[in-house]
Amino acid sequence: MSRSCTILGAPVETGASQPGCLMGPASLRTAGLLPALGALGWDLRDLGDLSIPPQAPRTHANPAIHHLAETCAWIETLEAAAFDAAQGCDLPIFMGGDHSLSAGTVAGMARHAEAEGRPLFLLWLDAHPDLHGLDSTESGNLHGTPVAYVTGQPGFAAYPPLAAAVAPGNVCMMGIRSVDPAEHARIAELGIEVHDMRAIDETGVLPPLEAFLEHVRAANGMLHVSLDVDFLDPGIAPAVGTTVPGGATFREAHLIMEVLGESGLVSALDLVELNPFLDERGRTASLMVELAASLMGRRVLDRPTRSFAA
Ligand code: 5AB
Ligand code: MN
Ligand code: MN
Ligand code: MN
Repeated sequence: MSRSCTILGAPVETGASQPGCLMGPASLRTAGLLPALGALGWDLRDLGDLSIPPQAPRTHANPAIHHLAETCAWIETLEAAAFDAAQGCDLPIFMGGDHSLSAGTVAGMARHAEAEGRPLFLLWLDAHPDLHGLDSTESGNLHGTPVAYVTGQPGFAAYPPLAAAVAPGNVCMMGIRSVDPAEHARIAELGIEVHDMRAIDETGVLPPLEAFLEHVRAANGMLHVSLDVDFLDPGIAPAVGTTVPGGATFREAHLIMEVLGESGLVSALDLVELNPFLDERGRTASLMVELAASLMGRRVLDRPTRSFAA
């Protein structure tokens, strides 16, 4: 029986500093996300793109914050949509849109996992830890806040109440190479597992990834994977507003996706931060589609399923 996948577009761009992520879902569609996954035998259901109604402006004590009302409306809409999608399929894919959308999708998946009596784990593939609270963000760009929100950190009274949080010990970050001081303090305080690019240079991606997947498997957990375009090196993925040099290579990224797919543990995927206005002849959109296909089962050759230590 084929596994089912629901595709949802979230054209959110108000969490970023510059416009363009609004076009992300259209660009991923144009790059062939649906036919690529259909060819892999997935039973696909495309729910189209979500939207929010126009919002009256809301201010915050932190004057840097912008588009608070829009962000909250998206979080509410996406939390409900993710919860529903997870009930109705094996693996929903959320096409962004900037990373503020993950505050909603991860929160909805956490509520779903809790209803199933299973813990939710979160693999955050990003140059940034996105651990700001509303008080600590200096840019006011709310795509820098989702991990703090979904792990239930204080200071989010202005966001929708969180139904279920992700335990900080269930979060694993890879690719990190740009951390603000307040985020650094929070990583230390929460003990979040962070594999920065220095660590990846030293060990490669496989040992930390396999150790994390073992942890998920042992806990009978569900796994939400959130892939920010800026996880990738800007040389191969230029279509992002927040480029940081020294990102993951083409092969590192594909290896991660292939091993995630083989693990059978992935319960949701965010493809976020694609800004098609900054792309070069669609190459970043195409790469994101190829990476999704690697996670969803595309292989060059058949090979034995990876065995995981008991
Ligand atoms: B992204 C920065 N920490 O808060 C901030 O792209 C960058 O979703 C946030 O990872 C980047 O503005 C958010 C400097
Ligand atoms: Mn991010
Ligand atoms: Mn980022
Ligand atoms: Mn970004």
